[in-house]
Amino acid sequence: MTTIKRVLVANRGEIALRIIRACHEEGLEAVAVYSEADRLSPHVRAANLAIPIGPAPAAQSYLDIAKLVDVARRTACQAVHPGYGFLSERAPFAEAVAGAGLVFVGPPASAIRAMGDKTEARRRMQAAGVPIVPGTTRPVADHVQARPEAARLGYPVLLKAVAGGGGKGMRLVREEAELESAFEAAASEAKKAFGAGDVYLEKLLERPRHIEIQILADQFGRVVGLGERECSIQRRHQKLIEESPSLAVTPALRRRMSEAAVAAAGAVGYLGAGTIEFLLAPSGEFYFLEMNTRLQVEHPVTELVYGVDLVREQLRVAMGHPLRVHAGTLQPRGHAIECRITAEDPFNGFLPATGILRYLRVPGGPGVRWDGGIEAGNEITLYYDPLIAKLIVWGETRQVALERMRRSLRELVIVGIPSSQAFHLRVMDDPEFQRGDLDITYLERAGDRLLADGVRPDLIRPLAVVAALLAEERRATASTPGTAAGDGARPPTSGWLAAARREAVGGSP
Ligand code: MV4
Repeated sequence: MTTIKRVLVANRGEIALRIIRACHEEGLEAVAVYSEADRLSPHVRAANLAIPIGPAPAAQSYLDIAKLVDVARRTACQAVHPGYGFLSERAPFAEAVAGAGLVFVGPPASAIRAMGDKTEARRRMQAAGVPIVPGTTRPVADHVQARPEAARLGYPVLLKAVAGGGGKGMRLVREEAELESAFEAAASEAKKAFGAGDVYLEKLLERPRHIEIQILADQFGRVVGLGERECSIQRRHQKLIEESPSLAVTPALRRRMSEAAVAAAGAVGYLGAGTIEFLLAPSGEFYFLEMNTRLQVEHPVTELVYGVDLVREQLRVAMGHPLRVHAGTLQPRGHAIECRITAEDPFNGFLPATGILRYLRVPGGPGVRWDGGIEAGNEITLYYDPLIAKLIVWGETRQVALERMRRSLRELVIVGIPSSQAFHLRVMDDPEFQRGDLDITYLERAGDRLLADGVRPDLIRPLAVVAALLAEERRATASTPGTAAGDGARPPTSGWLAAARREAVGGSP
């Protein structure tokens, strides 16, 4: 058993705050780090101690391995939690942390490496009996070598980067004539993005769902599955909405996918929280896609449905405790949905937005969880990803969860920065989403319908507030003694006020 009293949180924003909260509930102290851009961030104040680590660009702060390990040592931490993104899936970081005699709250570097090499991962999965998408399990050297392999698989095929993930270095090849140029494009993009140009082949699966299984593993060789998350609602490989459970997953399918995920984790000697991504074909067949060897952004939907604090379990298994959850007793309860509220303007091509968050009203009430990391006064810059917060709701049924999400999105007020809020409301109102008729092409197909003109629901309330203030000022001025009376009692007649009132008293929800 490793005695841990203090944890370095090597991250920022909402996930840093999430980890600090878990540390405190577990009776541990948390040390935050922050760049010059994050001096005023809530995670800095929430921690027991906060250490500046350099300029805003991540390469000079949150990605500086030597600096972070040094801070952990100097502040007498015994463990380092990497969060997600940044250094969370860098084997050299896990090694540097372990090399300094500290506990890395995550899997061994060897597991990160095995899953980071997509062809090695495919070979390991195959050996462990986990179904993989038909394709090669070694890199293909050039388009000449790729030709017979692609013919064997049957077009269309995908060229994928061996060092890839997240869609970079991926090319669709519809027919043999496209193979050569697609190979060159994939290899050069992979080389640029990952410093390694190796690519391999997979048969293209058409209109699959993206379903992932959450697992937890302890140091006693126990691995448990905590059900699935439906993550098909993505745009350019960025997830926007996730839910658990998936309408496409029956208890029998959940059992089979969990068994495969547990075998996958076992095959690389996994420890802690991890996620196995699968593609679920319309035929009902599922295939291993990749493993994320970290805590994921969307972990809260699993927490709400399974009643487990995944971050506390991560900390506990890192300290050498056995898992407190048991496969036999884990049952999904109800339904959870997460919306990623980002500083992007959906009505302008999801253009990343910057500026100062002037005002924030966070939704609350039954079944509502707000995992945020910024507050009014904070500035959103282009240095980091555009996530403002995650709004997660739970309900007894999907319908109840959906109603809660709509209600919460309406309570939410964000002033100062464009956000994805209104877009999420439109998805909640979309009949196809409501039917759960999802696959990875959903957003592409629904795009125009979701972005169509109409009153932007996120603007009704803020504009109504402005209208009310102006009307109030006019009234106050008019009724001040000594000024000309007359129209002081005139009711406000703003169209925005009327819209807000219509909304408040019912009408169209
Ligand atoms: C695929 C696929 C279809 N067939 N592989 C995209 C990112 C990377 N993680 C793998 N990706 C895909 N691999 C085969 N053989 C479709 C995708 C894909 C995708 C996967 C999950 C969620 C959203 C996606 C959007 C476009 C393509």
